[in-house]
Amino acid sequence: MARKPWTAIVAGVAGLLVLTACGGGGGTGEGGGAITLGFAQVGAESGWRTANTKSIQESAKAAGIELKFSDAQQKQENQITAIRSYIQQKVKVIAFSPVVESGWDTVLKEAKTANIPVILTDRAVDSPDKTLYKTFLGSDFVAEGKKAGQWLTKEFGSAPGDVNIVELQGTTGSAPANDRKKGFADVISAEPKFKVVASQTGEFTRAKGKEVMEAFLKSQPKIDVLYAHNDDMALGAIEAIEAAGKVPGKDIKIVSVDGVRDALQALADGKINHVVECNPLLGPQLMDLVKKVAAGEQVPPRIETAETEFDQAAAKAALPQRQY
Ligand code: GYE
Repeated sequence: MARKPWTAIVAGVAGLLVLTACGGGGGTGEGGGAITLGFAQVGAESGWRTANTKSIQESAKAAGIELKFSDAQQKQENQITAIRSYIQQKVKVIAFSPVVESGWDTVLKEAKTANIPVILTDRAVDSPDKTLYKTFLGSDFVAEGKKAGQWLTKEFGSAPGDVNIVELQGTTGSAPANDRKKGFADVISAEPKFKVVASQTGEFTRAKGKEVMEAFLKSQPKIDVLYAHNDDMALGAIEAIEAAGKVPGKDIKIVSVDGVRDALQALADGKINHVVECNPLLGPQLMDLVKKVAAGEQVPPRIETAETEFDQAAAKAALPQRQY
């Protein structure tokens, strides 16, 4: 039976609507609308974090996922409030980068009861109940700490006498601070000449890294090495070292973690001696996972990002294309 022209048009438009709803990069929920993702970010404490936020926002847009984004200003209570509001808004998926490792069970149970899947990105939680989240996407921070320790062992392997190390820790209680400290300690403890003479949090920021390094320089008569859990604290510490009339990279050797542009530049300039990479560009992989868990698909329980290390030559080679 031949259709009347207007029915053909309606059918055509309806078909187009269905196509659009299913297309656009596949960022659609079961009901045909865009998937809503509630993302509770740590804050804006470092260059790494800025790059991470940009990656998440850009890739959500590219994937057609509707992103609700909040910044917790490095406070766990703010993150919990944000997660609760995402539950109330009935988002399809929640993802977050936990400020600290402990104290998440209650809010994660609330999400589970509401049937909203949770993805951990970048930082882990220490909850023994692995059913409270679908997967973890991020780095092996213990391995990063080990790499820093291995660099130190090579650099000072044949040096006679004690090697005095000061350590700038990340945010107290956070997975990267705990794990980077542990990985480093595991490696250097094999050699009694390596002495961590001072270790304190610099909260992953430049300002605090500078302030704590100033205190270290006053209280410690001999500092050979600075191990900073991230680049921003190392960059702040460089200012303190220079202000104290010492030469960063020479009088005090520096190893840090992340690999942001400013740190690679300082490495190229000889002010930092080694950088262990931690990759912040998690957005595209996260959006793939969001689509999968929204569709009820199984995902691997842990997905780790590939990372490298930089010496001076590698930093010089990487700088022209470094995005962040
Ligand atoms: O190394 C640091 C940031 O959790 C891996 O957080 C991240 C860390 C990163 O503030 O710069």
